[in-house]
Amino acid sequence: MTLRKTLASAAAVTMVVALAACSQAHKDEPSAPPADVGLNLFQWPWTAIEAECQTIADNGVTWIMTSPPQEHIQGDAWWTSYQPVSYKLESKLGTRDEFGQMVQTCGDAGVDVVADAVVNHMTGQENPGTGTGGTAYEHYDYPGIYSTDDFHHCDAANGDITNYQDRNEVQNCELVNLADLKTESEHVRTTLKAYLDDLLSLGVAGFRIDAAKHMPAVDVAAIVADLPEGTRVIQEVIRAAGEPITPEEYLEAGDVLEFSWGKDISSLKVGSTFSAFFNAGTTSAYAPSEKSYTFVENHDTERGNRAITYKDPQYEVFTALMLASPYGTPILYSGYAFADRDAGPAKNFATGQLMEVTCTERTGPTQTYLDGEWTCQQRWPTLVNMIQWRTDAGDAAVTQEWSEEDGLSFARDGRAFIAVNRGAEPLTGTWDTTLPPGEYCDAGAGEILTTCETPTLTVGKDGALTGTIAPYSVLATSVSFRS
Ligand code: AAO
Repeated sequence: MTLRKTLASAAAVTMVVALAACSQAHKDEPSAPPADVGLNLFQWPWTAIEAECQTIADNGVTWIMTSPPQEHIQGDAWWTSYQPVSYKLESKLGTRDEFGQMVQTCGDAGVDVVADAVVNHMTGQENPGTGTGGTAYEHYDYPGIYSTDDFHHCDAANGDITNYQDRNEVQNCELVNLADLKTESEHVRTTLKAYLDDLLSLGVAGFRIDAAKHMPAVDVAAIVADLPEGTRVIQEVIRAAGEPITPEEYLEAGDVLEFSWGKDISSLKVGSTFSAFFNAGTTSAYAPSEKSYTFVENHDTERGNRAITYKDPQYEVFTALMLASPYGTPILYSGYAFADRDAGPAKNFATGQLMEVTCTERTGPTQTYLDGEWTCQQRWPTLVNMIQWRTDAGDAAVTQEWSEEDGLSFARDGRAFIAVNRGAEPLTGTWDTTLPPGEYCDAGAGEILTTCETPTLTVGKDGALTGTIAPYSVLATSVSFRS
């Protein structure tokens, strides 16, 4: 196959793909198993998740990940959720009953619930306080659960981790002053297992293991050892070049959040070639695909200065590419707009309660969200359609890889095709889709597709498709979107 490029105008790039051979025609196959796609509902209250679960199911998401459900310190910042006071399920996000009801309703709709389990530490408060469930606590004293001997007290300055090159410090000192549990102790392990068991008894199907890097892998393995087979264990071990602790150490205990993916993709926002996308998953900086979860942003990285986030016009393009990539299990992210890193979800200051969650009609990163507005990615039409695209693609091989300037395209052989434009100018091209000839709808056209009634794309007998992609947009189609 040869590829010739002509610059049609400063504003449009035209590619002509000379098709050396006709694509093989592939028949639509009977319904494939749904793609495994997660959705991180950051700081969504339980009642709001429950109300959204049918929509989430209808839109093809198979499981959601909640913020931590245990009792935590009081305060307005989102990160109060990450300072446990007890394992009572009484948090700012809702009560135990609300949590259990949500898990049941979501389960009935076909959506599994994964809970964020904060098991490395307790609070980081120097002064005594009372948690969201009414429990009194001190920094190293949690009546009825833990006392000072259940925590590491390390020699480093302030007892805090300062040197990530030092394994001992990372695992035995405090992460930002958070009282660091002795996860090697039987008492601590038993207490944590009881917490996970309690969540399982409510129907939870898995756990994100927060700050797993800060616990030896054998400790995490011991804590999750008795979970029923098939329970998702998704460990947060941030991969960092040169650090002695690696995600690979944790693969015995479960799966990992693969930070390399979002990090490498972030360098593609503008400028650089797309090779990092095509190479993702193939280097030693990636855990094996079947053990890895991918994400464009998470609640920490969207507050950093590197990740591609809902604030970037290229965000939908890269999220669609995540859904199109065969590497890893993708997790969509859905939170709220913020200017202040610490800002929690909007509160009614008269009642002290969180405001109701509403998804605006606005969708997509090129729209400006107001501070506190929920971004509701699970409703963005392109992303919803791309979940179906992923199901259609199944295990079909990646083929016809092409990229140039702001354009990138590839096919999943005979099943699905995607081309994206990360730039500010429209992009016109002709591509070999490998799809059966026919009329198709465009997954990137801004409507959630259930059937294809008004096709806008024509795939020729040779599999070729000519189209124009708007700035920061996706042109994608697959066998389900054939008219
Ligand atoms: C809050 C206040 C603190 C206060 C504390 C106690 O902000 O000032 O001392 O309360 O009162 C969240 C918030 C924290 C908050 C905490 C407790 O983010 O601000 O502290 O709740 O309320 C490390 C850990 C990782 C952790 C991450 C934040 O390894 O596990 O720090 N993430 C999880 C949660 C997170 C949560 C906690 C853990 C605690 O997702 O939301 O904190 O439960 C390098 C290392 C990483 C390290 C980062 C940040 O990463 O490799 O291991 O993560 O630095 O220190 C590039 C580099 C990579 C680098 C990365 C980020 O990618 O390649 O090496 O950038 O800089």
